[in-house]
Amino acid sequence: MPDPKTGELRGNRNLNRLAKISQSKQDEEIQRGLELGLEAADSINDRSISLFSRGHLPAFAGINTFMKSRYCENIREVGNYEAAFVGVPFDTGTTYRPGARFGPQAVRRISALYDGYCVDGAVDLFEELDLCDAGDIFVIPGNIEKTFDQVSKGISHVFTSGAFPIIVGGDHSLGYPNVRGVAQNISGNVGIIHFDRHLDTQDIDMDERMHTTPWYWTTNNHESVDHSKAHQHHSHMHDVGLSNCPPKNLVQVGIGGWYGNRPGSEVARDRGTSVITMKDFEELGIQGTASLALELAWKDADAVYLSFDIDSIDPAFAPGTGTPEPGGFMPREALEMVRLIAREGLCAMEVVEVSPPYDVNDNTSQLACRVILDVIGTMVSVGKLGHRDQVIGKS
Ligand SMILES: [Mn+2]
Repeated sequence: MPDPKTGELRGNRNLNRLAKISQSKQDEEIQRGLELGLEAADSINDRSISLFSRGHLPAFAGINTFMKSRYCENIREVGNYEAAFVGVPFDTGTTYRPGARFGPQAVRRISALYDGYCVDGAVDLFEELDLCDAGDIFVIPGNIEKTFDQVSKGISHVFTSGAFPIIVGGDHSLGYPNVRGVAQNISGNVGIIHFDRHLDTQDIDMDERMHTTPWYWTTNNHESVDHSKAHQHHSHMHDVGLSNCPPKNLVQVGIGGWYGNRPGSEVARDRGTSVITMKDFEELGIQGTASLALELAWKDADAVYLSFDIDSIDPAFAPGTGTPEPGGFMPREALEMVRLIAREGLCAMEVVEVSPPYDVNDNTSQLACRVILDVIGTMVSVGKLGHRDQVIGKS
């Protein structure tokens, strides 16, 4: 909207805001590139270009970490950063199309396109956020339960270091160990806002915990579990969930379609989770859906976790996923909702179910990248993440 007094457009206001942000990290990056990559050939007029590509440019060149951020190879040092991309390349929990194990690498590759400067968000991530790529957690492809233990320990390490975890899967079975790694370090209740076409609240699927089951275990609240069904000798299924993730704070957005929701429906009904279908969304609108989700997730909670299944976006836009279901969100709707949700702050986020072997033109991994950028960009712009106050001038 133009400013009612001056008539100035939002875009131009944002450009003025961005102009106040120092470019010192940009300059340091160029100096570093020249030092490590050597001086360019004599015919190159732009002397900020190095001989070997070592920084952000060109987007198609180089060794890709997420956003070409620093690789935090020594994971003990992850607390030196404000946010950390963590890959979890695991898809043993899929029940239809596999391939999400390649999700983190695909998101890293397409993320190199972005330079962190966003006019419509009025934010410069490169300058305003110390971001790293923490690499991938060592998952065990043949064993879901051992993988869950690795994941919770790894995510807990990142979270307690102080870095905001940006977790990229991997299939949605990871929702449980991801939240476990975070929630065990939070004293109050943790709300969960879950974008998906599927409920993912059933207890087991084909005799195991799969990508259809994360919220059953996360929001279990120590209620009794029928161990005769859950073959406790084989697995960790006696581990009956998290005490501070009550079902009343689980909000599921975008649910619908014709696949996979039968077993979870009963659990959602019994526990009283909040299910916002696509039809509800049509009636509530973008703003109404986001504010309802925030109200429910934050009720008596100390923190909120965002779980974004890329299949919540229509497969016309996001075909590279394990369980596509037509009739989902348009990208612009989903991105606006996650921005509205991120404004209130998050304790961590995950994007799951990106399956690059089924993708077209990297569209799905690019949307996953956009969900991440729009979330962390919003959090930086409202001061819930990063260090805007340190890089903004007085002019
Ligand atoms: Mn799903």
